[in-house]
Amino acid sequence: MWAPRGILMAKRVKKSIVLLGDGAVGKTCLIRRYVVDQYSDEYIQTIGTKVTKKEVLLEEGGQTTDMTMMIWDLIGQKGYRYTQSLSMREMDGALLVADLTRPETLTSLLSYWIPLILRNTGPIPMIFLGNKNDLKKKLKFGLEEVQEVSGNCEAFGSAPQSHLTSAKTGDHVEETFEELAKLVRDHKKKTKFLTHWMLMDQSEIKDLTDIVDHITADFAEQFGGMAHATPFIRHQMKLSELDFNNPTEKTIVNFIDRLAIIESGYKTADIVDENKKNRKKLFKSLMK
Ligand code: G3D
Ligand code: MG
Repeated sequence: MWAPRGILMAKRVKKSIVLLGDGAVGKTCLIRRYVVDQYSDEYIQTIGTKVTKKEVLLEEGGQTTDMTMMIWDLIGQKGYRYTQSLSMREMDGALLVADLTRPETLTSLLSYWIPLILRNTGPIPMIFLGNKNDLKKKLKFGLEEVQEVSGNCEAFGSAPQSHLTSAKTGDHVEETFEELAKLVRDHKKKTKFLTHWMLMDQSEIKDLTDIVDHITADFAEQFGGMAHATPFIRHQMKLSELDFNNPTEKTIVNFIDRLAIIESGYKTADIVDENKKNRKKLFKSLMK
């Protein structure tokens, strides 16, 4: 059967990217605009994240790379920041999105989103976007301001690009994702992580949602990361009747016990007990 030579020789890689930015800046719309319907059937939904898959063919200098791009959308459930930051460790690249009609969304890239990603992944390829560029009459800032913010990241070893996009018209959307795909393809990731319990500040536990967040992140970390752990977590939550928007003490205890059963399949009994004890101890932080 005939096939173009480039495709036969293609190098296959799988990479993950994430869209970060305040609520309603257009992250979900940008993903929908880029990922045409035929690809959007496959996704994983879990606490705070939704993952969409897209096949990208990159050609350069006679070399073809066939990239499976996993696009992570943080769907912004409040109170799941450890789980989100654990997901973030697996990212190979990020789009940092601000809304051109709301200057505070640009500021919070600097104050919140950039520190979050740098803390979890170290420097990775990033592209900065000022989105909603179609709303000409409402624009409050432009490319220059976005570049000023992205310029702050050069200190971390990357020199991020900035673009003005519109998820509504499609302006610069495809180009941006493909540019990030190329940066990610060429980037060599070097990271060392702190372990999860070291990162966690248990004084931050304010409600039952925070407890689920910590347990989930802890389990996922020991399971090899959020991407691998997600289907298992989701299944066990269902069996425990745990609703992650509205957890109760009883369903959390069920969940802890069920995770221990899973862990007993691949961990020694003392580690399983230790994990279970640590997770149940989280309720005590709440009572203080
Ligand atoms: P988020 O995922 O970052 O939270 P969404 O943001 O993608 O859900 O978008 C939030 C709102 O902004 C949506 O409006 C969406 O239609 C709108 N929006 C997103 N991108 C653009 C854009 O480029 N141009 C314009 N004009 N609007 C955009 P609603 O009203 O549906 O909540
Ligand atoms: Mg969204």
